[in-house]
Amino acid sequence: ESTLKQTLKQKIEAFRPRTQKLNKEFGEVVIDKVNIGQAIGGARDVRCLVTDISYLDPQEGIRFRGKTIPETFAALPKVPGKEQPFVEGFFYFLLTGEIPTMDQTQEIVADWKARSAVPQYVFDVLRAMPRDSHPMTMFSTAILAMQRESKFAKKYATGTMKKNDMWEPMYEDSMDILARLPVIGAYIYRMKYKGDTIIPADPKLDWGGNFAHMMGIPNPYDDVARMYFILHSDHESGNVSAHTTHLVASALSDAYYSLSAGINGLAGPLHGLANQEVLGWIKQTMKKLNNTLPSKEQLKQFLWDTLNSGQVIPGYGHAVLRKTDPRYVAQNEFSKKHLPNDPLFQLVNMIYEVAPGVLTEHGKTKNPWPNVDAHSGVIQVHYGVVEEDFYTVLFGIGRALGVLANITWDRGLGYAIERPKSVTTDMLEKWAHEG
Ligand code: AMX
Repeated sequence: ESTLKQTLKQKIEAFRPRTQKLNKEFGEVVIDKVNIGQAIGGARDVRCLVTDISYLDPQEGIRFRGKTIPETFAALPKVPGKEQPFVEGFFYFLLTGEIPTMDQTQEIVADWKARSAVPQYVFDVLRAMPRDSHPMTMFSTAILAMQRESKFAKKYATGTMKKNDMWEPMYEDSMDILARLPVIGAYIYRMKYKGDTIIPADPKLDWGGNFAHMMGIPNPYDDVARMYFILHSDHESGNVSAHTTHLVASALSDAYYSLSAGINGLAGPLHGLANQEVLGWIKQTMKKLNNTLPSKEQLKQFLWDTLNSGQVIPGYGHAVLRKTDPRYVAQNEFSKKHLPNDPLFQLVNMIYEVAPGVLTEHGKTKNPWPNVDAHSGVIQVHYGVVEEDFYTVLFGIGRALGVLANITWDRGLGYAIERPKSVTTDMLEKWAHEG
């Protein structure tokens, strides 16, 4: 058994009594109240989910296992000769809370390679779809089609799986899926956009490096891929993709069913699709000006035009965050170093100077600052991934790391099937009158 699996087993067993004690002895302790606004308004801020993998502070942004983004990147073993860490080591960290050694990281590199063969029928399913299907539809379909491989579902069907053992096949399925996602993503990309010229994996490369290779994009796109997947991995558990994956898994649906569902949520324009929309908006703006950079005044006008036509400014605002997203900052720092003269990058910086003021004046959003999506597309364009429909697939490959770590722990700690209670509008009106 791998060091990762052994460590995870120890961690889960050591953790389980904490959850059980809280549930049995302190189950009645109140941690939040719910008001009518929250019941109608998407359960915003209601504290009713538990995860130890990441925590989102409204001011500071995300911490993975207690570490900020810069701390995380600094602590993890780096790919030799590269700026960015191994995504494999990052997954070890997400699952266990421990920074792996280089040897422990290399074990996962080898493990994912050994699991990376995608069954031919998955490619056949993708090939049977119309070529102009959205890449997110293809991505989600491929994951769902692969459900036939689920070790969890097979074990469950034997009728012998104990609740405390369920994390193990969930972990195995998660590892199998993660090993294959870059292959599936790159296949969709090359099939759809590059004349169906598929590039096979290079057994010498790590997970992120191999993705760049199979995409057919030269380095340093490998480091872009590693950074991108880590930045998009996890954002605690209330966002649509994480929550959906967790919800579906709570019915003891396996990791394939659960992740496919979460990916469908990520495909929404208010969630992951925003990064595609940001680029569309930027390109539209540049086009109106015959591909020259706008003045600040012009940019202000474009932002107001967007708002006045009833649209949101994509890439700005957040349900929880109230400051500039550190995932935006990380990408901005990378860009300052690697693509300082890129005109789209310069435009992104100009938007950052103007949009918060416009959004504040507009007065609706609780957060006028940029989120992760305001930046990611521009880096992709710089390295030649100009097909913006594809961007949410990149997000999805990264997001899989977080949500699969979460559902493995869900089974380890025996979390219950999710079932919040509904009320009717009549009831709300009655309570509203009663005050
Ligand atoms: N542009 C214009 N209006 C905005 C806005 C923006 N960027 N962000 C929020 N608002 C509006 C909302 O639409 C809402 O208006 P309404 O009262 O007429 O419905 C009002 O401001 C209050 O919203 P909020 O409480 O600040 O945000 P929220 O929690 O309801 O929604 C989010 C959060 C992200 C959906 C929203 O900010 C948004 O639509 N942003 C643009 C899309 C985007 O960037 N999504 C990506 C988020 C990160 C991710 O998941 N990848």
